[in-house]
Amino acid sequence: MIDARTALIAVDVQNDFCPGGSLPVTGGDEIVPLVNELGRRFSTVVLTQDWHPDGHSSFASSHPGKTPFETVAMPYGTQVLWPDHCVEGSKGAAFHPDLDLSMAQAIIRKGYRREVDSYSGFVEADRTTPTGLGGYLKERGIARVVVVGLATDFCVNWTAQDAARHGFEAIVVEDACRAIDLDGSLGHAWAEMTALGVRRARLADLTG
Ligand code: VGL
Ligand code: ZN
Repeated sequence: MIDARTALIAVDVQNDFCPGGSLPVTGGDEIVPLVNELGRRFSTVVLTQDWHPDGHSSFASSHPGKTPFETVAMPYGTQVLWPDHCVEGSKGAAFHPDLDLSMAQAIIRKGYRREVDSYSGFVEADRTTPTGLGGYLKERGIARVVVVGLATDFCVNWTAQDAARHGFEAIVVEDACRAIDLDGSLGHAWAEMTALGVRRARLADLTG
């Protein structure tokens, strides 16, 4: 299953999404050893890194009168507002200290334009601006991607969906992910992914 045409995409395994961070995902740090274990088995490993400028439009603090987890209408659609997180160059934006970065060949940063968010590692929230990840993987002969990381219902979800839209076979390893689960977002995420043909697996399915 894990062959030379299969890539691992580890999504946003960053301090701010782990306990102690500004947008902590429950148990976010628990996936780190699993991601490391998986990473050793792949010949192509890509990391995504949420990377926002100060005052990013996805921050509630950029919208007077708004608080985190409310929504706002953006030109590209409804945007959930978050606590300030993953500010470029900050400790919160750094990868979890125990994440083994040695096997990663590429790091795709996303969300670095002030006016546009990007949950997906492939295409920004305007749904038109590519990050380049699709081309990178295709040029390297990748046909299948295994997606893990944080958070299942946001960046993992959008990245896996866009992988499928780009024509990659996509598999999400659910026990190597953790979710935010805002108002049923986790259930919706699985329904959307499943509808696009994204497969749901567990670590043991891949590692035997
Ligand atoms: C994420 C909310 C805001 C994620 C990133 O990595 O899932 N969630 N920015
Ligand atoms: Zn973000």
